[in-house]
Amino acid sequence: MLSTLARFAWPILQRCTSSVACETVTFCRRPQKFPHPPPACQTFMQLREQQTLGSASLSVANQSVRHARALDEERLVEVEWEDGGQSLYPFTWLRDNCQCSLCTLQSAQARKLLMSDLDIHTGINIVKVTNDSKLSIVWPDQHTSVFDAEWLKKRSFSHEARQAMQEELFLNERYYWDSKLRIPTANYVDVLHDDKAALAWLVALRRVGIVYLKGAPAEQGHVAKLAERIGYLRLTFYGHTWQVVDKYMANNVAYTSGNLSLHTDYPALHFAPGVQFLHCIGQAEEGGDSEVVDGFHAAERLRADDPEAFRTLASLLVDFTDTGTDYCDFMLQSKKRIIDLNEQGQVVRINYNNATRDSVLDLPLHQVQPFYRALKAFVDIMKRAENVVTYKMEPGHMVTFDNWRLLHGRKSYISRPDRVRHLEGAYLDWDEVMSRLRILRNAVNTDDATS
Ligand code: OGA
Ligand code: NM2
Ligand code: ZN
Ligand code: ZN
Repeated sequence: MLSTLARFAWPILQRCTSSVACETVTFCRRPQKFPHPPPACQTFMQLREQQTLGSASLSVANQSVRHARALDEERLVEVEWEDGGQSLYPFTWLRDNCQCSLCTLQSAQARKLLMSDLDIHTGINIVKVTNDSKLSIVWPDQHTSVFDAEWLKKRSFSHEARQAMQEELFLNERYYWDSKLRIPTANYVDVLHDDKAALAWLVALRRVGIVYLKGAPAEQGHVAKLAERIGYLRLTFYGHTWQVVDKYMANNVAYTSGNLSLHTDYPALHFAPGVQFLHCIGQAEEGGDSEVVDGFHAAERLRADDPEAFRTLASLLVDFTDTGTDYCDFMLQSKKRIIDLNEQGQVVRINYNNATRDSVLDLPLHQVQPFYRALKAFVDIMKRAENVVTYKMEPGHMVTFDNWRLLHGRKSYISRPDRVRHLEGAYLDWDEVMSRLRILRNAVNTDDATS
């Protein structure tokens, strides 16, 4: 399965991206333990040696069980694999995950077994390996479970196996970049019609955080069409899709011809949209250039250069607000950390739009100036020429990016009646995008295996 992906993912991505600059895209392997800086980043080229784009290195194909026994003291089943390795499975977990039709609704691949019917102190009567190399268990009440070897191996509890499984499921390894990034680029029509192109697009969107699409018609409706390729788009108060044009009595600074400083969209929502599409329908002759920054990379720079500022932005809750009328009337308030960390201290989300940062600042007096100092330090880093990638969208171009990670901005512009600047935008969420990525990966792998 993985070698299949390795064969196609690179050529595809390289073909449609005119290659991502190798010397500038670095790759950070999890876990990064807080508060230490991230481990030495690897280059894209080094990565290529060891890892495919769409998946992790969990090699479970053609696994079979050589031997199995119950360790009654520890309440673990020990499985010995044909390749010599061993895995341990808790009795309770095995009973909980019996795949028989009484315990599992097979049409939904969902658990039917209730917690109230699960004996978390169960023993085991018989463990054996079947002729077709499955693990068979007879429980004290004579209920029998049969586990497929490949299924079991993927669910191994060793640290390495769990890490590989999590990487396969979530693709959390990211390539960090700076101004030298050449934005991965694909063809819009290919992405709509070809599964391999769509998969390469989504994998790059996940790993790099931005993919440029060319070849869309310069008319409204195509961000919605692209969202349909994935599932559905995310409705917000600005509508299903929204038109970025210079509007009279604009309800958002984005709907003026002014400069937009680097921001993530919609921090005024506690659950900000994960993914953003922007499609250029008309471009100004003068101005309107775009800029993007890898917020994760910028945050790591801040952590290294100014740990105090990093800690401040990763801990203080900042108020955001957005009031107006669009899809309907709205009066939003949210509280967000500008740098969001996960339990391991890794940067997982950036929340920052200076336009919607509230004048209500819920901090004690003594934290106000330190907050401004920290924010200024972060903005100074993101604005550095070495971190910013700039481009100017042309009609028919579309940019798709990770709105939890990238900061984006645009230069002010002058619209003329005969040359109106017009972008159409839409939001999606990462759950739906990752869902499509996994489906495409399965489809492409199955196709490859049968051809
Ligand atoms: C926005 C935005 C970018 C642009 O509408 O939030 O960032 O180029 N627009 O107009
Ligand atoms: N628009 C482009 O945070 C924001 O207000 C971003 C959202 C108006 C939908 C702009
Ligand atoms: Zn069962
Ligand atoms: Zn924006």
